[in-house]
Amino acid sequence: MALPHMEFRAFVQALKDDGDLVEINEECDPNLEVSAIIRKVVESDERAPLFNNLKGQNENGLWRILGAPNSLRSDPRHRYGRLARHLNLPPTSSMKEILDKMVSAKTTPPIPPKIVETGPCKEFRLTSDQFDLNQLPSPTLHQADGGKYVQTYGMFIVRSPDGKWTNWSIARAMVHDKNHLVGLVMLPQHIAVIHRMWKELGQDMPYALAFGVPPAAIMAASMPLPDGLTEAEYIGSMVNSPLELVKCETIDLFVPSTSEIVFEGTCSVTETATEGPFGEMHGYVFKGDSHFMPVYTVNTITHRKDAILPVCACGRLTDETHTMIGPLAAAEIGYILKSNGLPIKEAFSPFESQVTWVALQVDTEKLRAMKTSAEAFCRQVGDLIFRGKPGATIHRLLLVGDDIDVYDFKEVIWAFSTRCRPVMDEYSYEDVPGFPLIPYMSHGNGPANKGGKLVCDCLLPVEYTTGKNWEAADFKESFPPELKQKVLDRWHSYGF
Ligand SMILES: Cc1cc2nc3c(=O)[nH]c(=O)nc-3n(C[C@H](O)[C@H](O)[C@H](O)COP(=O)(O)O)c2cc1C
Ligand SMILES: [Mn+2]
Repeated sequence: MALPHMEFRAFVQALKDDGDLVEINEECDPNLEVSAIIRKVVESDERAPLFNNLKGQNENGLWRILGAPNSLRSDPRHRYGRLARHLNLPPTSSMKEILDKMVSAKTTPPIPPKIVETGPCKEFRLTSDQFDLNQLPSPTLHQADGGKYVQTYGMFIVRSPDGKWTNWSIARAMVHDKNHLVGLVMLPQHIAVIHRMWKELGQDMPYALAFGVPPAAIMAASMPLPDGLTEAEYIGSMVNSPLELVKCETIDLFVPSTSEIVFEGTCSVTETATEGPFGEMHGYVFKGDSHFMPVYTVNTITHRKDAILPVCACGRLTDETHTMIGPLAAAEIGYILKSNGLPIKEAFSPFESQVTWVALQVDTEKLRAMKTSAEAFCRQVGDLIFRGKPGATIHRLLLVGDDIDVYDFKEVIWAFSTRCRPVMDEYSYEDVPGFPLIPYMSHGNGPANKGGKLVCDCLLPVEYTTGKNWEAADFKESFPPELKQKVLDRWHSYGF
């Protein structure tokens, strides 16, 4: 078997070997019961549940479910262990090490995938008269959802009509009827950009939806990489070996050969149906909140024996929509700022902000060398990020000094609360695209799609001119080193 980051089945085995899996062999109902269990798991950072026995499973084991595939672990030393296992990193890796790995392929040549004749995903094949998406264990994830969200952690594969760009991404989809899905196709996402190209041609868009893909692939499919970039080549470069792909049965697209399940067909450029409501990443489901979205025809399903469908039961902290969407956007944002010559050291999206903020650690020595003003610097950052796709989901950018660890929310919120004067140190953007999924956007006082964004300057004015002129009133900064060492050495003997 391949390494865990290159094959989903090996990843599940790795979780088992790590003691990070609970196999549930009792029959569970995909109608809410599975999701209730996953919700409890992600709200308490429990081990990932593998549901081996689902109501509606067919004779070839189609399908089992893995919940919480990329959520957090409760052991602080292995907090990001599941993310690390997606990338062949040690389970003790820090978030910084994980995000550094994700951007590592920015500076190495792309490695195109390798086409193979067949693979495990071709073990079974069902034509459209042989399956019913309503009979299979398609899960209902929240009681107010408008449908069975079978697609929350699979990867859509679509290609531009000129054949030059093949995009891999996660976008949710629910069951419409026995062989149709309806899913979110929303700009500026690349699936919507490519869908628009097909619409202009007047042709339906061929798609493949692969579930249980190589974990490294699903990470890159969740990152806002540049327009026109073919994720498969980026991933090859990131893992330093070509991905193995096989051709679909009915369309001219290629899927990872070890995929657990593959749906293939076309996405209509004319037919729409209601999609939603859905319990979303910000932790809400608004009753009746549905919209018209494109309909996908599922022509064929191919799958492995006892296939495993990965499921993100998203909502309140902490699930894949937080561990992946925010941090991966932050990694891209940090990269863009650095490559534009700005003195940014680290970027992270605090989970506590429901991944609507990105904190940016500024190299203040370099900042001082720029001889810039607060306003000019903040506008430079805001213009680069809020006017581009990688900043689409982020509504607040916080600039913090070198003394603040952006991966630690306690530090970020301290800087924000004490160094950023409300109003005066905040630079607003009302003319940029907004993220309609946030409740204060689509259910708030302003337009759902526009504005509502801020750059918050959590640097004190001296950090732009002469440098930090304070010491933190804490153990770390307010005592001489010898005294601190003495206290540490005697800590137990004092009785603590
Ligand atoms: C679990 C999960 C679910 C997601 N669901 C959606 C979704 O329903 N719609 C969407 O536009 N993006 C969704 N995303 C975010 C996109 O995958 C992400 O923005 C990615 O950059 C999109 O790919 P693209 O940059 O090639 O367009 C989801 C991400 C994750 C991790
Ligand atoms: Mn893309």
